[in-house]
Amino acid sequence: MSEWRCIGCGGPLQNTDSDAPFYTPKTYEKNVPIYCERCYKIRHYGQIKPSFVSESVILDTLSTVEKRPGILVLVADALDFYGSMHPYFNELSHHKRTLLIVNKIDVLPKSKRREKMRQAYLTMAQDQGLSVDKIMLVSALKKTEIDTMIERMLTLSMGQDMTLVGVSNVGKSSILNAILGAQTGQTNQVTTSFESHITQGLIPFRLKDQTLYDTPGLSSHHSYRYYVSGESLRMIMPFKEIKPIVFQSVAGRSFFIGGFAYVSFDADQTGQMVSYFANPLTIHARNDAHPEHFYESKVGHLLNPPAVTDPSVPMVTHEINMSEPSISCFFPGLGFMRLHGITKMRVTTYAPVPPIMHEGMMA
Ligand SMILES: Nc1nc2c(ncn2[C@@H]2O[C@H](COP(=O)(O)OP(=O)(O)OP(=O)(O)O)[C@@H](O)[C@H]2O)c(=O)[nH]1
Ligand SMILES: [Mg+2]
Repeated sequence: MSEWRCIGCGGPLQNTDSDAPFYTPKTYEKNVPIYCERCYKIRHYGQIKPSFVSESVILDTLSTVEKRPGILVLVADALDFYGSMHPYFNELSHHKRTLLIVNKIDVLPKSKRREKMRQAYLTMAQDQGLSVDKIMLVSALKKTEIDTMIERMLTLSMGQDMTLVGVSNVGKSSILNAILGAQTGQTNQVTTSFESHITQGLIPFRLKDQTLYDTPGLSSHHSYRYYVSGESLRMIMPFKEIKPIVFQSVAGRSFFIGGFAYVSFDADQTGQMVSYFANPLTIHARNDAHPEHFYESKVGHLLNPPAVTDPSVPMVTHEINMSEPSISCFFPGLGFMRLHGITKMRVTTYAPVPPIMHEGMMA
């Protein structure tokens, strides 16, 4: 690993070519922390330059983690749990002791019982094929459970390295910042943003006598967050506690999640639905069991934001039958709906992001 690295993103610094990646006008001095120009612009002006590192470079970086002894601290997003899953981490979790951190717990309603949620996330993780040694619910933003998380990491790692891994945007660097804050009082050293692919290389941090690494996030191709950016991404990322919306009757109605997806129910479906999405994402309800025409004519206008910028990628309708009295329908990258007393529905989503049904979450 080159010694001269950006402390914000972990990229290898250079001061010879201002058009090349990881440029800084500064010169090397031992132990002097420096940010690359890309980090500087993100941190001071909120300007995001595209990532310099490809998915294969990220996988190469992560393979160095795979080879070293140590534990995985696998980070998932509380509202986007399924969008946080990746086959590479599933596989890795079977070779390494794994602490699963469900981050951003502050965005879920406070009324929900934490122990029940912890159990629900654990079941969902196991059903996805993850091997989990311990699970914790935290908030890097609100600094909830950070000290306990540090203790758990140190206990589980038994003197070996600890590596924060996960898909992009789940809050790995924010967790490192929270740990840095708790240990040294330093705030916000590592660069973070609501946009994806901010961290570009390994960022080491000394924790007691061990090393904790932050890593670049992989892409989650089965999450809406992969297909949108800028203002649309801002609308679907929850920055505050989300307010669930209760729809007492779904009979003969359709519900549009912005312009991303819609759900429709036949007239004989008398149950109830509760939606959990970021507050700026409007749910439009209509008395219309055949919503295709309405969607076609209103997407991008009344139904905003539109699903994706590439109109050639199709929407697909899933016919779903349920046998459980209560079940959740997850829309990776967006949120979920809790359904009570409903036996049948049609869910239309952008093709690469199918809905996922699970009985866990939110009693
Ligand atoms: N509400 C809330 N937002 C959070 C929390 N932790 C992180 N975020 C936000 O999530 C976004 C992504 O955070 P990062 O720390 O940059 O995510 P990352 O996993 O390091 O992303 P990459 O570097 O791209 O892999 C930022 O907008 C953070 O402010 C949290 O506990 N609660
Ligand atoms: Mg990061």
